[in-house]
Amino acid sequence: MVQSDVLERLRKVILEESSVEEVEDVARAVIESGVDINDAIHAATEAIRAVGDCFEAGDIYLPELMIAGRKMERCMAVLRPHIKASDSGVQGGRIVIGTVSGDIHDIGKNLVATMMAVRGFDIVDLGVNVPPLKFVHAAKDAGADIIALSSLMTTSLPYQQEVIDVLKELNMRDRFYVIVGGGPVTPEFARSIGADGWAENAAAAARLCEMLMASGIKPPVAETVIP
Ligand code: B12
Repeated sequence: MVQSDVLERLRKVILEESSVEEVEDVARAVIESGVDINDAIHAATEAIRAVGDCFEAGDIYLPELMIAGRKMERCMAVLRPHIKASDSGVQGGRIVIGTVSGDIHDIGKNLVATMMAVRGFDIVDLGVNVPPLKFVHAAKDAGADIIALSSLMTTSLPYQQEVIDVLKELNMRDRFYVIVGGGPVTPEFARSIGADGWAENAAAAARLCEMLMASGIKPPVAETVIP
Protein backbone atom coordinates (compact mmCIF):
# COMPACT_ATOMS: atom_id res chain seq x y z
CA MET A 1 0.00 0.00 0.00
CA VAL A 2 1.34 3.49 -0.82
CA GLN A 3 2.25 5.66 2.12
CA SER A 4 -0.46 8.29 1.60
CA ASP A 5 -3.10 5.52 1.52
CA VAL A 6 -1.94 4.05 4.78
CA LEU A 7 -2.06 7.48 6.46
CA GLU A 8 -5.56 8.03 5.10
CA ARG A 9 -6.59 4.67 6.56
CA LEU A 10 -5.14 5.70 9.91
CA ARG A 11 -7.17 8.93 9.89
CA LYS A 12 -10.30 6.98 8.95
CA VAL A 13 -10.08 4.32 11.65
CA ILE A 14 -9.67 6.97 14.34
CA LEU A 15 -12.44 9.19 12.98
CA GLU A 16 -14.96 6.59 11.93
CA GLU A 17 -16.52 3.53 13.52
CA SER A 18 -13.86 0.85 14.03
CA SER A 19 -12.53 -1.37 16.77
CA VAL A 20 -9.43 -0.75 18.87
CA GLU A 21 -7.90 -3.87 17.27
CA GLU A 22 -8.42 -2.44 13.77
CA VAL A 23 -6.68 0.76 14.80
CA GLU A 24 -3.73 -1.21 16.18
CA ASP A 25 -3.52 -3.21 12.93
CA VAL A 26 -3.52 -0.06 10.82
CA ALA A 27 -0.93 1.56 13.10
CA ARG A 28 1.31 -1.50 12.62
CA ALA A 29 0.74 -1.31 8.85
CA VAL A 30 1.80 2.34 9.00
CA ILE A 31 5.08 1.34 10.65
CA GLU A 32 5.65 -1.47 8.13
CA SER A 33 5.02 0.92 5.22
CA GLY A 34 8.06 2.96 6.25
CA VAL A 35 6.07 6.20 6.59
CA ASP A 36 7.91 8.92 8.53
CA ILE A 37 6.80 8.47 12.14
CA ASN A 38 6.17 12.21 12.49
CA ASP A 39 3.76 12.13 9.55
CA ALA A 40 1.91 9.22 11.16
CA ILE A 41 1.62 11.03 14.49
CA HIS A 42 0.49 14.16 12.69
CA ALA A 43 -2.24 12.26 10.81
CA ALA A 44 -3.52 10.59 13.98
CA THR A 45 -3.47 13.91 15.86
CA GLU A 46 -5.45 15.65 13.11
CA ALA A 47 -8.03 12.86 13.23
CA ILE A 48 -8.50 12.90 17.01
CA ARG A 49 -8.77 16.71 16.98
CA ALA A 50 -11.50 16.40 14.36
CA VAL A 51 -13.28 14.00 16.73
CA GLY A 52 -12.97 16.69 19.43
CA ASP A 53 -14.53 19.25 17.08
CA CYS A 54 -17.48 16.90 16.43
CA PHE A 55 -17.90 16.49 20.19
CA GLU A 56 -17.85 20.24 20.72
CA ALA A 57 -20.39 20.72 17.92
CA GLY A 58 -22.70 18.14 19.52
CA ASP A 59 -22.44 15.78 16.54
CA ILE A 60 -21.15 12.99 18.78
CA TYR A 61 -21.57 12.28 22.50
CA LEU A 62 -19.30 11.34 25.38
CA PRO A 63 -19.31 7.55 24.75
CA GLU A 64 -18.06 8.15 21.18
CA LEU A 65 -15.42 10.59 22.43
CA MET A 66 -14.29 7.95 24.94
CA ILE A 67 -14.05 5.24 22.29
CA ALA A 68 -12.06 7.55 20.00
CA GLY A 69 -9.79 8.48 22.93
CA ARG A 70 -9.16 4.80 23.66
CA LYS A 71 -8.38 4.15 19.97
CA MET A 72 -5.94 7.07 19.93
CA GLU A 73 -4.23 5.81 23.10
CA ARG A 74 -3.69 2.37 21.55
CA CYS A 75 -2.59 3.87 18.25
CA MET A 76 0.04 5.93 20.07
CA ALA A 77 1.14 2.89 22.07
CA VAL A 78 2.01 1.24 18.73
CA LEU A 79 3.62 4.35 17.17
CA ARG A 80 5.54 5.82 20.13
CA PRO A 81 8.29 3.18 20.40
CA HIS A 82 9.25 4.03 16.80
CA ILE A 83 10.04 7.66 17.53
CA LYS A 84 13.76 7.94 16.86
CA ALA A 85 16.35 10.19 18.42
CA SER A 86 17.33 12.94 16.02
CA ASP A 87 20.96 13.47 15.16
CA SER A 88 21.16 16.79 17.00
CA GLY A 89 23.56 17.07 19.95
CA VAL A 90 22.13 15.54 23.09
CA GLN A 91 21.92 18.22 25.75
CA GLY A 92 20.62 16.20 28.69
CA GLY A 93 18.86 17.36 31.81
CA ARG A 94 16.00 16.17 34.00
CA ILE A 95 12.37 17.01 33.34
CA VAL A 96 9.37 16.56 35.60
CA ILE A 97 6.25 16.38 33.46
CA GLY A 98 2.56 15.93 34.10
CA THR A 99 -0.97 16.99 33.26
CA VAL A 100 -2.21 19.62 35.71
CA SER A 101 -5.01 19.36 38.30
CA GLY A 102 -8.51 18.59 37.10
CA ASP A 103 -7.32 17.25 33.76
CA ILE A 104 -6.91 13.61 32.77
CA HIS A 105 -5.85 14.04 29.13
CA ASP A 106 -2.46 12.38 28.65
CA ILE A 107 -2.04 11.39 24.99
CA GLY A 108 -0.20 14.60 24.09
CA LYS A 109 1.73 14.67 27.36
CA ASN A 110 2.93 11.10 26.77
CA LEU A 111 4.08 12.03 23.25
CA VAL A 112 5.97 15.02 24.61
CA ALA A 113 7.61 12.86 27.31
CA THR A 114 8.64 10.25 24.73
CA MET A 115 10.15 12.86 22.42
CA MET A 116 12.07 14.40 25.33
CA ALA A 117 13.34 10.96 26.38
CA VAL A 118 14.60 10.08 22.90
CA ARG A 119 16.40 13.42 22.82
CA GLY A 120 18.39 12.40 25.89
CA PHE A 121 16.46 13.90 28.79
CA ASP A 122 15.68 12.01 32.02
CA ILE A 123 11.93 12.06 32.49
CA VAL A 124 9.94 11.90 35.71
CA ASP A 125 6.33 11.49 34.57
CA LEU A 126 3.85 12.33 37.34
CA GLY A 127 0.84 11.28 35.26
CA VAL A 128 -2.43 13.19 35.18
CA ASN A 129 -4.44 15.40 37.54
CA VAL A 130 -1.26 16.49 39.30
CA PRO A 131 -1.68 19.15 42.02
CA PRO A 132 0.67 22.18 41.85
CA LEU A 133 2.57 21.34 45.04
CA LYS A 134 3.25 17.81 43.79
CA PHE A 135 5.05 19.21 40.72
CA VAL A 136 7.19 21.38 42.96
CA HIS A 137 8.06 18.64 45.45
CA ALA A 138 8.81 16.14 42.70
CA ALA A 139 11.04 18.63 40.86
CA LYS A 140 12.94 19.37 44.08
CA ASP A 141 13.31 15.69 45.00
CA ALA A 142 14.42 14.72 41.49
CA GLY A 143 16.84 17.63 41.16
CA ALA A 144 14.99 18.57 37.98
CA ASP A 145 15.98 21.31 35.58
CA ILE A 146 12.59 21.75 33.94
CA ILE A 147 8.93 21.42 34.97
CA ALA A 148 6.69 20.67 31.96
CA LEU A 149 2.96 21.29 32.38
CA SER A 150 0.32 19.92 30.05
CA SER A 151 -3.28 21.16 29.98
CA LEU A 152 -5.99 20.28 27.49
CA MET A 153 -8.92 22.15 28.99
CA THR A 154 -9.63 25.81 29.56
CA THR A 155 -10.80 24.85 33.06
CA SER A 156 -7.40 23.37 33.99
CA LEU A 157 -5.32 26.24 32.55
CA PRO A 158 -5.26 28.23 35.84
CA TYR A 159 -3.30 25.39 37.46
CA GLN A 160 -0.35 26.10 35.16
CA GLN A 161 -0.29 29.59 36.64
CA GLU A 162 -0.63 28.11 40.12
CA VAL A 163 2.52 25.99 39.75
CA ILE A 164 4.46 29.18 38.97
CA ASP A 165 2.79 30.98 41.90
CA VAL A 166 3.71 28.16 44.30
CA LEU A 167 7.33 28.24 43.08
CA LYS A 168 7.42 31.99 43.75
CA GLU A 169 5.85 31.62 47.19
CA LEU A 170 8.46 29.02 48.14
CA ASN A 171 11.28 31.17 46.71
CA MET A 172 12.05 28.43 44.21
CA ARG A 173 11.20 30.16 40.94
CA ASP A 174 14.89 30.45 40.07
CA ARG A 175 15.46 26.70 40.42
CA PHE A 176 13.43 25.34 37.51
CA TYR A 177 12.46 26.37 34.01
CA VAL A 178 8.69 26.04 33.64
CA ILE A 179 7.35 25.19 30.21
CA VAL A 180 3.71 24.88 29.22
CA GLY A 181 1.67 23.39 26.40
CA GLY A 182 -1.51 21.61 25.37
CA GLY A 183 -4.48 22.46 23.13
CA PRO A 184 -5.81 25.68 24.70
CA VAL A 185 -2.39 26.96 25.82
CA THR A 186 -1.34 29.82 23.55
CA PRO A 187 1.99 31.68 23.43
CA GLU A 188 0.12 34.72 24.80
CA PHE A 189 -1.14 32.72 27.75
CA ALA A 190 2.35 31.33 28.37
CA ARG A 191 3.77 34.87 28.40
CA SER A 192 0.98 36.15 30.64
CA ILE A 193 1.77 33.63 33.38
CA GLY A 194 5.53 34.12 33.07
CA ALA A 195 6.32 30.63 31.73
CA ASP A 196 9.87 30.13 30.44
CA GLY A 197 8.75 28.39 27.29
CA TRP A 198 5.86 27.22 25.15
CA ALA A 199 5.81 24.75 22.27
CA GLU A 200 3.17 23.62 19.85
CA ASN A 201 4.00 19.94 19.60
CA ALA A 202 6.20 17.19 20.98
CA ALA A 203 9.17 17.73 18.67
CA ALA A 204 9.14 21.47 19.35
CA ALA A 205 8.82 20.79 23.09
CA ALA A 206 12.02 18.73 23.05
CA ARG A 207 13.77 21.43 21.02
CA LEU A 208 12.57 24.04 23.51
CA CYS A 209 14.14 22.08 26.40
CA GLU A 210 17.42 21.87 24.51
CA MET A 211 17.33 25.62 23.89
CA LEU A 212 16.67 26.41 27.55
CA MET A 213 19.39 24.06 28.80
CA ALA A 214 21.90 25.50 26.33
CA SER A 215 20.95 29.13 27.07
CA GLY A 216 22.96 29.43 30.26
CA ILE A 217 20.23 31.81 31.52
CA LYS A 218 18.93 31.19 35.03
CA PRO A 219 15.14 30.84 35.30
CA PRO A 220 12.90 32.75 35.01
CA VAL A 221 13.86 33.90 31.53
CA ALA A 222 12.97 37.51 30.64
CA GLU A 223 10.97 36.51 27.57
CA THR A 224 9.08 33.25 27.05
CA VAL A 225 11.07 31.09 24.63
CA ILE A 226 9.14 29.77 21.64
CA PRO A 227 11.04 27.43 19.31
C1 B12 B 1 -9.04 12.21 23.34
C2 B12 B 1 -9.83 13.21 24.16
C3 B12 B 1 -10.34 12.77 25.38
C4 B12 B 1 -10.04 11.40 25.97
C5 B12 B 1 -8.66 11.49 26.67
C6 B12 B 1 -7.87 10.20 26.62
C7 B12 B 1 -6.47 10.41 27.13
N1 B12 B 1 -5.89 9.32 27.62
O1 B12 B 1 -5.91 11.49 27.08
C8 B12 B 1 -11.23 11.23 26.97
C9 B12 B 1 -12.40 10.55 26.27
C10 B12 B 1 -10.93 10.45 28.26
C11 B12 B 1 -11.60 12.69 27.23
C12 B12 B 1 -12.28 13.10 28.33
C13 B12 B 1 -12.77 14.41 28.49
N2 B12 B 1 -12.70 15.41 27.62
CO1 B12 B 1 -11.51 15.34 26.10
N3 B12 B 1 -10.70 15.44 24.37
C14 B12 B 1 -10.02 14.56 23.71
C15 B12 B 1 -9.61 15.16 22.35
C16 B12 B 1 -10.61 14.68 21.32
C17 B12 B 1 -8.21 14.87 21.84
C18 B12 B 1 -7.05 15.19 22.81
C19 B12 B 1 -5.81 14.54 22.26
O2 B12 B 1 -5.41 13.45 22.67
N4 B12 B 1 -5.17 15.17 21.24
C20 B12 B 1 -4.01 14.60 20.50
C21 B12 B 1 -2.69 15.01 21.16
C22 B12 B 1 -1.52 14.38 20.40
O3 B12 B 1 -2.58 16.43 21.04
P1 B12 B 1 -2.48 17.37 22.32
O4 B12 B 1 -3.04 16.72 23.51
O5 B12 B 1 -2.94 18.73 21.95
O6 B12 B 1 -0.87 17.46 22.59
C23 B12 B 1 0.05 18.05 21.69
C24 B12 B 1 0.29 19.55 21.92
O7 B12 B 1 -0.81 20.22 22.51
C25 B12 B 1 1.56 19.62 22.72
N5 B12 B 1 1.52 19.50 24.19
C26 B12 B 1 0.68 18.79 24.96
N6 B12 B 1 1.06 18.88 26.25
C27 B12 B 1 2.17 19.64 26.30
C28 B12 B 1 2.96 20.04 27.37
C29 B12 B 1 4.07 20.85 27.12
C30 B12 B 1 4.92 21.27 28.27
C31 B12 B 1 4.36 21.29 25.81
C32 B12 B 1 5.51 22.18 25.57
C33 B12 B 1 3.57 20.87 24.72
C34 B12 B 1 2.48 20.04 24.98
O8 B12 B 1 2.29 18.52 22.20
C35 B12 B 1 1.39 17.42 22.02
C36 B12 B 1 1.92 16.50 20.97
O9 B12 B 1 2.02 17.10 19.71
C37 B12 B 1 -9.75 16.69 22.65
C38 B12 B 1 -9.98 17.59 21.43
C39 B12 B 1 -8.77 18.45 21.10
N7 B12 B 1 -8.92 19.30 20.10
O10 B12 B 1 -7.72 18.41 21.72
C40 B12 B 1 -10.93 16.68 23.65
C41 B12 B 1 -11.09 17.83 24.65
C42 B12 B 1 -9.74 18.30 25.20
N8 B12 B 1 -11.91 17.22 25.76
C43 B12 B 1 -12.78 17.99 26.21
C44 B12 B 1 -13.68 17.64 27.25
C45 B12 B 1 -14.75 18.65 27.58
C46 B12 B 1 -13.55 16.43 27.94
C47 B12 B 1 -14.39 15.97 29.15
C48 B12 B 1 -14.68 17.05 30.22
C49 B12 B 1 -15.69 15.34 28.59
C50 B12 B 1 -16.73 15.00 29.65
N9 B12 B 1 -17.86 15.66 29.57
O11 B12 B 1 -16.48 14.18 30.50
C51 B12 B 1 -13.49 14.84 29.71
C52 B12 B 1 -12.40 15.41 30.63
C53 B12 B 1 -12.29 14.86 31.97
C54 B12 B 1 -11.14 15.55 32.71
N10 B12 B 1 -11.40 15.96 33.93
O12 B12 B 1 -10.05 15.71 32.21
C55 B12 B 1 -12.79 19.36 25.53
C56 B12 B 1 -12.17 20.44 26.44
C57 B12 B 1 -12.93 21.75 26.34
C58 B12 B 1 -12.36 22.78 27.28
N11 B12 B 1 -13.01 23.02 28.39
O13 B12 B 1 -11.35 23.35 27.04
C59 B12 B 1 -12.01 19.05 24.20
C60 B12 B 1 -11.22 20.26 23.64
C61 B12 B 1 -13.09 18.57 23.17
C62 B12 B 1 -13.99 19.69 22.72
N12 B12 B 1 -13.67 20.34 21.60
O14 B12 B 1 -14.99 19.96 23.35
N13 B12 B 1 -11.18 13.47 26.26
